[in-house]
Amino acid sequence: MYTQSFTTDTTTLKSVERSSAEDAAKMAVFDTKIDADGRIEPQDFMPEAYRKTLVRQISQHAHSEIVGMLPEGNWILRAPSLKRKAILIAKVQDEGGHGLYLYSAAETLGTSRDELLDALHTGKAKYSSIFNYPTLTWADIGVIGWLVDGAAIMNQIPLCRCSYGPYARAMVRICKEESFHQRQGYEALLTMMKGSQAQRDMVQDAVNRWWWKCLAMFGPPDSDSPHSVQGMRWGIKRISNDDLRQKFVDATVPQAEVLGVSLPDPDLKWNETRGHYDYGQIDWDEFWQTVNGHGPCNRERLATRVRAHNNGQWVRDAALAYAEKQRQRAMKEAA
Ligand code: FAQ
Repeated sequence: MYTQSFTTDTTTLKSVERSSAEDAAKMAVFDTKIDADGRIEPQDFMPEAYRKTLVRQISQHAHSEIVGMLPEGNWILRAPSLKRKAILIAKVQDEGGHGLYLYSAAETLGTSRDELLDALHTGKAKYSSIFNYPTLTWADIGVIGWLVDGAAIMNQIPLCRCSYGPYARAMVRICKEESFHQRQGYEALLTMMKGSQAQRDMVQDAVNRWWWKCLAMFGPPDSDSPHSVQGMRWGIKRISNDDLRQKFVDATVPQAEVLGVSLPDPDLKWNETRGHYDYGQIDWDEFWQTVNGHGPCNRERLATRVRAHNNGQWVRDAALAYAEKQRQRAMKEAA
């Protein structure tokens, strides 16, 4: 009995050794590809932690696009002209499309759409903090285009070079569309700034309410960002949260000057030595409150999303019933 047991142990030991040698070889191929700035594709070996990080980031990104339809969707029926309504409908539809490409990219990593949506609907998954604030006036819609889409593009352009192929490719198209979103917002605000004093005040009020929330959108400071170092090592993130935030501030200040609005930060000033704008303190407590479900609109956003999903159940049932009918028909014809 002891001998048998001994024999089995040796076999197990050998197979463990073989499989760990195989794993090390696969890992070396993965590392070499990452170091050479190559792309990892769905069928390639990848360490589990890399897969998990991507599912987390891509699904959070997809959820943000889908929940991000809600604050602007509220204004489709109240757009001030046919032209603005057509633009806004197109933009909101684009965001829905972005969510769908991103869910598909996440599915290539082996997580089903149902699992992803369930995590959103049960409050387990995160989505961007920025979509938990209310859109109080029409100027908010312009400011979302200018600043929220502007911040999103700043963060997303580097993702076109992400090491995971399907995510990087989805981002190319998304960035093209986001760029139109940013410009339409800025153009709507330019029009309002050429209007009445009441319109100019409305724009300034919206800028005051959204500015700090947009700076927080880039995520916690690098020193408090648990995922940054590994994300950058793997080529998922290319530029850090703080560096992207700085790029956004530097790009946005001149745009605000052209628009004729002030940015609500007394500490905002050009720093000749750094070659960048200095800016004030972001309220990180407020950010984490919002991320953790206690922002002004978290409950409402999630409830609206769950209701929309439940209302769409009959469409999913009908599509499945139709597919089943087609399958039965094909089988009958083949028989
Ligand atoms: N909100 O260690 P890090 C858009 C979380 S799309 C909520 O720095 P990471 C288009 C983070 O998930 C906007 N949570 O994490 C549009 C993590 O939590 P976890 C969305 C946030 O992943 C426009 C924890 O904090 N864009 O706007 C936020 O390395 C207009 C620690 O943070 C993307 O998702 C936040 N703002 O960096 C649609 C882009 N920031 O998972 C409609 C892709 C951080 O440990 C209308 N994502 N957290 O529980 C990324 O680039 C990254 O995931 C970051 C965070 C930069 C968001």
